[in-house]
Amino acid sequence: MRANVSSHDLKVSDHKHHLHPFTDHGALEIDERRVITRADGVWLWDTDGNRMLDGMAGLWCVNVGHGRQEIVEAVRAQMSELSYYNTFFKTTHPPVIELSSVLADLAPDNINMVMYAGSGSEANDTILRLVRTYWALQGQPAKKVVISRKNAYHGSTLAGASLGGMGPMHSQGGLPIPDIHHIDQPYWFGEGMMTGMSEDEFGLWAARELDRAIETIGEENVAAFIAEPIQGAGGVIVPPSTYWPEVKRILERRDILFISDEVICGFGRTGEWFGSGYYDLKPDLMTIAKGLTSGYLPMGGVLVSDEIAEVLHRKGVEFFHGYTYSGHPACCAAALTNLAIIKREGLIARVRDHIGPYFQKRWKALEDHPLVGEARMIGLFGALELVPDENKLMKRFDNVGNAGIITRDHSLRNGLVMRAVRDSLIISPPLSITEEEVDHLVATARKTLDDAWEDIRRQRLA
Ligand code: PXG
Repeated sequence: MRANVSSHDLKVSDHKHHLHPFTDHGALEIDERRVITRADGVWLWDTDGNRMLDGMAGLWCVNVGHGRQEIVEAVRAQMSELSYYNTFFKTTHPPVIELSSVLADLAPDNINMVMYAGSGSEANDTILRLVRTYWALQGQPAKKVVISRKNAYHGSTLAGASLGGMGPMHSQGGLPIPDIHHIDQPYWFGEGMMTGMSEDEFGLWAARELDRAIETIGEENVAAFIAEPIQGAGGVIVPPSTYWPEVKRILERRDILFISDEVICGFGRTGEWFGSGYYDLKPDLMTIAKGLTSGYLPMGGVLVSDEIAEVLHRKGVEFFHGYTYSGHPACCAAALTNLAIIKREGLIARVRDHIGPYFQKRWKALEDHPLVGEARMIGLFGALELVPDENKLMKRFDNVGNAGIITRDHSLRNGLVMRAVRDSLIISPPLSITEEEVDHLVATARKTLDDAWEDIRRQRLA
């Protein structure tokens, strides 16, 4: 790394040569970017001398917190022993063997196999090909359609973005690819409240959209339903309590596969190992990434049910699929150590029984702020829905997204990283966050809401 380069010069160089993901470069001022140099626990430092609380655990991934030297050491040791070898052509290696067995233990009873990828997007690409291949091998090649939901996020590759239900992503690059069908999402605050249905009725209605879609498309043409147990990037959308039980009933009756995308919900975020465990769902396939390595190295994967694995294990069957870095030894070492930390420190039970409820109570209290229409949190991820009028719960801001960005920017100025989704603010901190850090986070969020509320009224947005 270059030493003695000023913060401004770093930003100029970044501006000249670095195309950022999901960024309006025309609107990104040179000095507006933050150059992060160091992180420890829940804290980040930048080149301008600011210390910030990482309320997003990086990008929903640093579950064990930053700066764990134990993971660094495990990766270093693995890299000096065997820094790379592939898992193609009848070869394997100890870290991938060990990790697969650890993941099989963590997964539900009917899931005992893992196929690796480099990211959540790649894992969902794998899944799309896998489910269609599975049905073709079962003599039902017409079963190709995957049902997903609007405002779902399943990645950025062709299959990932197509499975996802983000309109702006579909508008670029000719997406979605064929045979992906999106049904409505169970978003009570954003869409349900206005229908006249009660929350429970809306949950049932949204669940039955799945049944209606299967009916319209024809069960003989449907391969699978893919869903995040709680939509993350869509805005931490916690479905009404009637939703998942009804979806479960529908899936039991229908001969289609269920894919639980656990990229955000997995590895403790909900206070269970997996979001599907939180809702007692029975997936056939699970997408994993992010919290698998806590982001220390990139890794994704697909957890595969025995039923699907058996079909793939038949003699004469080859799934023509895999990546150079599938099961990379250094990433396996990072994952193994990360999972060992989660177990040793009891982070899952900590989220479920202690720090989760502690945070949820304080987060919920933010609902008394005039800018907040709803404060929700499950496990350790939550959202604040911003509204322009404290007396009219169904009123929304005219220019969707403005209030969210204004508030997010105040949050950054106050030293707290939150993420804006439309006019909501998202929080998803490391699972290792302490009580004092939660108190600091909530106090900073409250100050941020005060600052933003003043700003929003000054700009006459409310
Ligand atoms: N599935 C889910 C549920 C995700 O949240 C992916 C798949 C894709 O994973 P990769 O590793 O390919 O990024 C994700 C990723 C955001 C944001 O701004 C969210 C994600 C990625 C980048 C940004 O909220 N989620």
